[in-house]
Amino acid sequence: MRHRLLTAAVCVFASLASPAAAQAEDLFATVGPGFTISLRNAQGQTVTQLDPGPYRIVVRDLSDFHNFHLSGPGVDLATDVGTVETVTWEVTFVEGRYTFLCDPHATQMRGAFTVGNPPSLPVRLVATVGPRNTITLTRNGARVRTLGAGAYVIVVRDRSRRHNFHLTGPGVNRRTAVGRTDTVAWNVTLGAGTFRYVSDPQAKRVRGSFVVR
Ligand SMILES: [Cu+2]
Repeated sequence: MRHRLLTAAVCVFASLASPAAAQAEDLFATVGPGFTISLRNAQGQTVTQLDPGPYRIVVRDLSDFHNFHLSGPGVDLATDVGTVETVTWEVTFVEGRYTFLCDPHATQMRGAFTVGNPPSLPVRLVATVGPRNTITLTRNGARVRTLGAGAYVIVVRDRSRRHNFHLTGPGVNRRTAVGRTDTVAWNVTLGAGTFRYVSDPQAKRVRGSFVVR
């Protein structure tokens, strides 16, 4: 009886001293020796989404011409490019988006994951007017005809001094200038309705439209 009571007391103490929520979870980062970079959990699965909290990351940098660079809210850590090394990082992830990459090969060797439930990223659209009498609005290269309501980034490529790009619709009225070329990014929130875009000097000919639902 005394023994069982003692065991129970020890268990209570242990669970108070290291509550599961505060225990660091292990992650495993690897870069090289080839052109590969990865971040996996203890089950070997690629990390795409994590809960906020403390993590211990074992980083194996297996190459003397790659590195592992992790960045995001509150974290910016990197191994050395010219060194083969294994290091352990203690980090605390908070809600947001994190990226890992190899700095010398950042366009091809990279990955990303989210922590918690950050707000979704705005969708990117590309608006192009000119150099001839053409005007387009595309998403991933396809002409936009309908969109869901929400936040968008419109990259406007005004390629003609004879034209501008002028977008109008519910709550939106934005334009580039006639007489110059320009590339700008607009952050817009598109609500339900019909949107029209024109080049003002030739609004009858150089125009398009799309519907937001
Ligand atoms: Cu590299």
